[in-house]
Amino acid sequence: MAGSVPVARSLQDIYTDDALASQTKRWAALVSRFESIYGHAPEFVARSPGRVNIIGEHIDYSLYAVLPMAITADVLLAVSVDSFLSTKSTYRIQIANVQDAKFPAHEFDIPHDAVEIDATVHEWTNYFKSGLRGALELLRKKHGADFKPKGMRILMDGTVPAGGGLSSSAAFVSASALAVMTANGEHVVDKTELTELAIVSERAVGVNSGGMDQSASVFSERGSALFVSFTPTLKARPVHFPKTNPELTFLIAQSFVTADKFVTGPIHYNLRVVECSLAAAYLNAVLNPPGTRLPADAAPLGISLHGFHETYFALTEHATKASSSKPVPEQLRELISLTENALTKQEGYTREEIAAVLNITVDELNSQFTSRFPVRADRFKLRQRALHVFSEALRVLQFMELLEDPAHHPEAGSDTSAYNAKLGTLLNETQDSCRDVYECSCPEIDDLVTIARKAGSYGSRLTGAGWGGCSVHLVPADKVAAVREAWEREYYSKLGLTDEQKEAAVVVSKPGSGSALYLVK
Ligand code: NG1
Ligand code: MG
Repeated sequence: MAGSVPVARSLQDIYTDDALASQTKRWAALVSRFESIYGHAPEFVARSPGRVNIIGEHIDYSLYAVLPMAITADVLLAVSVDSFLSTKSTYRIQIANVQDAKFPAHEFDIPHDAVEIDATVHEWTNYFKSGLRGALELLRKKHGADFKPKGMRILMDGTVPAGGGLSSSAAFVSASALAVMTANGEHVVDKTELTELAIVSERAVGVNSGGMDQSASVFSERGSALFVSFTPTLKARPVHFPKTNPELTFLIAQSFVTADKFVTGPIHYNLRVVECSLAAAYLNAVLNPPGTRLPADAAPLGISLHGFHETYFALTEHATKASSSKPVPEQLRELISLTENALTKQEGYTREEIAAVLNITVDELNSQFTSRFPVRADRFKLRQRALHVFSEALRVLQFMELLEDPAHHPEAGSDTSAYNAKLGTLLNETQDSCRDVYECSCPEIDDLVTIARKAGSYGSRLTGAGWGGCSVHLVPADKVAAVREAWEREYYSKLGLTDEQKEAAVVVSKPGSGSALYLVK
C-alpha cells in the first residue's frame, strides 16, 4: 500500500458521512480565523488523524505487528508560506492555535541549519518543531545541506484529546511534517517517508515511541482497520471486518485520567521500553549460544531498540532447529514457555543482576539501556514484560486470522454472536494482560471495562499507552445505547464533568481516513 499522501478535493474525501456537517463548519471557521489572525487566506490545510488501537498494545516498539484504525478526530494545520520575514540565516514560523487560551501563539526565528527543541519544557509547539526538524532533515537529504526552509504562518485546530490515548501527538507531528514538506515545495509526499520521519521526530519530544500511531495516522483508509508490521520494513495494509448482524461497532470511552507521557515516562512508558530491551538482551544471553549478538540497530526505521523481534528470530533459530518451519503462532508459544523457564523472578531484576548475566558492568548497562531517555526503577520486571509482549503478539495474529480466514467467518444470515465473542475474548485477554502483567491499566479504565462488559460489550480494553486515557469496546449495534447508559450511570455521573466533557466522553467511531492535504482555493 505504498503511495503518496492524497490531495483531497472535498471534505467528502476525508470524512465519513456522519461527520461531514460538523467538519464542514469547523473547516470554514478555521479558514476565517486564519484570515482574521494573519490578514490573508491559508494556502493549504495539512490533516492527520488520531487513532484507536484495536489490538496489539505495547508491542510496536518491540517490532511486532499491530492493528489500529484512524478516527475522525484529527489535527488540522492551515498554512500560508511566506519567505518575507526570512533573513540570510533564519526563517520565521508564526504558529497559533484555535484554542489560544490553552495553547498560546508563538513566533520563532529559526536558523536555517538547526531546529532547537527543549524537551525538558512541556510546550505545545515542540510537537510542531519536531515535525519541522524531521521534515527538514529529509529535505536536506534530497536537496543538499544548504537547503533554505520557507517561512510559514500556521493555525492549528486539533480535536484529538491530549494525553487521552488516541495519539494526539502522532497526529500533530505527522500533520506538522506534512505541512513543512508541502510548504517547501514537495507536492508529492511519500506515505512511508512521512511515517518514518514522524516516528523518529516524535522521539525529539522525549518519548521513546514505537511506530504504530504515526503509521495509523498516515496510512489509514476510510472504512478499514490497518495491519501494520515493522519487519523487515514498515508495511501497512487495510483490513476489513466481516459483516455481522447486528453490525459491530467500536465505542471509545474516555476515562478522564490524563496520562502524560512527558511527566510519567520515567516510571511508565519509557521504563517499559527499557524493560523490553533488557528482557530481550537477557533472554538472548541465557538462551542463545554464547556470543550471539542482537543487531545493534535492529529496526528498519533506524531505531536502536534491541527489539524482541530479533531475539525471537535468534531464539527460534538456535533453540529449535525445526522451529523456523513452524507457524509463527507456534513459535511464539514456544517462546512464551522458554521465557517462563528463563525469567523466574516475579519481583523483577536489579541492574546488578542483569549486568552480571549480560557480562557487562552496571555503568555499561546504564549507558546502553537507560541513558537515552530518563527512567526511574530499582527493579526491572523482565519476566512480566516479555510474557506480555509475546502473548500480545500472538493475540494479534489470532485476531487477524479470525478477520481474514474465511473458514472462521460466520455464514451470511446466521447467528454471529459466537464469532463476535471470539474477537471479544482476545480483546479481553489483552486487557487482562495489560492490567496484570504489563501493569499499564488503572482502576478507572478497569471500571469502564467491567461496566461495558456487563452491559453487552463483547470485548473491552484500554487503548494506547494506558495508565489512563481511553478505552475501546467492541459492541454490537443493538447494545450501544445500553453500554452508554451504564457508563453514564455507574461512571461518568460521578465525575462532575462539564457539558463539553460529557459530550466528548464516548465516541462511536467508524474507521476514518489517514493524512491528507487540502488546497484552499
Ligand atoms: P499513545 O500513548 O496512545 O500515543 C503509545 C505509543 C505507541 C504504542 C502505544 C502502546 C507514542 C507516540 N505512541 O501510544 O507507539 O507503543 O503507546 O501500544 O508514544
Ligand atoms: Mg502520543
